[in-house]
Amino acid sequence: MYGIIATWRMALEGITEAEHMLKDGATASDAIEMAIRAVEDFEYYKSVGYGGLPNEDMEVELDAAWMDGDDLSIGAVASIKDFANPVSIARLLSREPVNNMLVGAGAEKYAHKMGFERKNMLTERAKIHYHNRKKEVQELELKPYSGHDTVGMVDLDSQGSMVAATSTSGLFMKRAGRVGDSPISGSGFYVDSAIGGATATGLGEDLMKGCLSYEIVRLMGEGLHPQEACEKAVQDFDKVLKARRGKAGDLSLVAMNNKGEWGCATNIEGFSFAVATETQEPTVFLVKFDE
Ligand code: SD4
Repeated sequence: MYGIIATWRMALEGITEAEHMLKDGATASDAIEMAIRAVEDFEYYKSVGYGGLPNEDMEVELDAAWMDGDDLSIGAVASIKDFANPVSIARLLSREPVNNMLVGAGAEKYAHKMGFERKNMLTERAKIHYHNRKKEVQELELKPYSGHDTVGMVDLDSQGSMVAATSTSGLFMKRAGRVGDSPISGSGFYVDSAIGGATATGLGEDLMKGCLSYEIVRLMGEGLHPQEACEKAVQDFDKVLKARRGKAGDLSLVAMNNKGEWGCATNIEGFSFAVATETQEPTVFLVKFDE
């Protein structure tokens, strides 16, 4: 069995191509890296890679992560500027014996040394969004950072290896240096080839409080189907946040186990995800929130 699952509709083209690669015997690593890079490189996806929305200083700061479910190695970059494919930097960092998570200037220095492509990631289109949002925030009293779409993926190859990876520009109008859940193991992603993997999108500050990706993998390890594990983790934690803090931020997660079974859960309206497996042609699903 092989398969790949990803947050949001924007991942469809990438996972379609990844499914072909997996069918032809590619590794989970090569397929997922290609699929995430496809999202990073596409200028019109506003929350990932090139064209990603800037922080409050109008700078595009990117977070990305990589986890290998076989040896549990992790690599991550946070608040990195001016590099085209943060996911590939995270992949390489996962192969280092130590220093696996680098932030800001240190991450940029490493990427430069290792020969990664430098690129100005701020597009004219993103600048227009920034100015429009600033106006909207003032006129409509919106939260500056409502609206965000991190790409997170989990895949399984025909050898039984699994990988999880994420990439994001984080919350629109975030404070400079702010890091969300996406590069944080257990929160934005987690995978163990002996069980399965999960990845998250939503309000990083709240996703981190529940370590929800790890929680879903833990529940799958206890025998829950990915769908049950996602629903239990998201619904239970949504209730905890509402009970303790009066409200819960956006929490949306997808998961796949090492048999290629998959699931998802959300506490928002309009979450979409894309999945392709040996038995499921590449499809986008729109998920409703059942309270
Ligand atoms: C973050 N979780 O930086 C990310 C944002 C996100 O869909 O998922 N957007 O908090």
